[in-house]
Amino acid sequence: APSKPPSVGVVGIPFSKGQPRGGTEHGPALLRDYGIVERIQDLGNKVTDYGDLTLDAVEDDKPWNKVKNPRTVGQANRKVSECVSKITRDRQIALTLGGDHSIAIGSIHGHAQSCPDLVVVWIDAHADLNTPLSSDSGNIHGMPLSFIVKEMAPYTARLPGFEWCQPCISARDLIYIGLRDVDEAERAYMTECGIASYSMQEVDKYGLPDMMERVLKTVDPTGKRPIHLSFDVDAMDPEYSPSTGTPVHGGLTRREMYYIAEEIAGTGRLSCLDVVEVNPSLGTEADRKKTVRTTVDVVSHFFGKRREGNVSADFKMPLPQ
Ligand code: 4U7
Ligand code: MN
Ligand code: MN
Ligand code: MN
Repeated sequence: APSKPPSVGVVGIPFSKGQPRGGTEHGPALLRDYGIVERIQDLGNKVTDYGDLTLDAVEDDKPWNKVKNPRTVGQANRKVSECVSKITRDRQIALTLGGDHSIAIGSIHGHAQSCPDLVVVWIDAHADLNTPLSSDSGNIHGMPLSFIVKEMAPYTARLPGFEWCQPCISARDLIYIGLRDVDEAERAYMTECGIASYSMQEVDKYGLPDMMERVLKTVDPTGKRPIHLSFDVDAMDPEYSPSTGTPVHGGLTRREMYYIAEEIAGTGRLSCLDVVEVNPSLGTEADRKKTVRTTVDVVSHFFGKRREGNVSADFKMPLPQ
């Protein structure tokens, strides 16, 4: 018998304080209005929508050195962690709708509370591995992995608002896809900690089929562990997702993202998907449309849509009478 379709828990994370541009707090509404929940349901998944988290700004949230909004980002992520931990504890796949990428701190942390053996696949133009000490911009959306990766502990500093947060994954359980804008310190940390990456250079070198095989074999040679997939829409070329805060040319195409998503779905081990950095306030109406369309299409492939076609469980072939 075909295995029971997985059940999905959706939560919106209307948050933008991990970076300076307003707008990512409207990401969840844009994705919902475009029908992201129905699209996943129509594929035969049981979906529970937990609505949006209520996230408040902390008053008098003074910068810590250059780092902006530390307490606000810390407190929001504590809520994200609790929520994702509950969803994944109930054996649902968590779908978090961002929000800027700082929310991955809470999302991975919460996921790791219920699935300590998870692996992280980080799809992004950026490595998001700056520390509060190395970051030039002071934007926490460029730092989430420094809070999460155990081997980064000697290089980082404790931030106010993050007292609850402990690193929870090993460097060998993280892999990048799509990198093309990596800061010097980030590159040094990656090498030092031994974090594997498939930058756009390797995407070009190996091609996607070979690359995806290597990605999955590298983080999980026995093919058993739950996958946390953190999808920053700026991993895609700005041609497909222009409405995002830090676009970088030379990115993944829509078709390449379909392939990656179908391969991840094919493992049957997707356990949490973050969709982040959609910013409806950036670009034209056409840009916004393009961004949300591609994003929702790609997400549908993570949840079972196949380009070869799908047949639902209750499909009846029309027969001659
Ligand atoms: B995103 C940057 F300096 N590295 O730290 C930084 F280039 O979540 C960009 O991937 C961070 O969009 C981008 O500010 C964060 C910069
Ligand atoms: Mn990112
Ligand atoms: Mn990015
Ligand atoms: Mn970005």
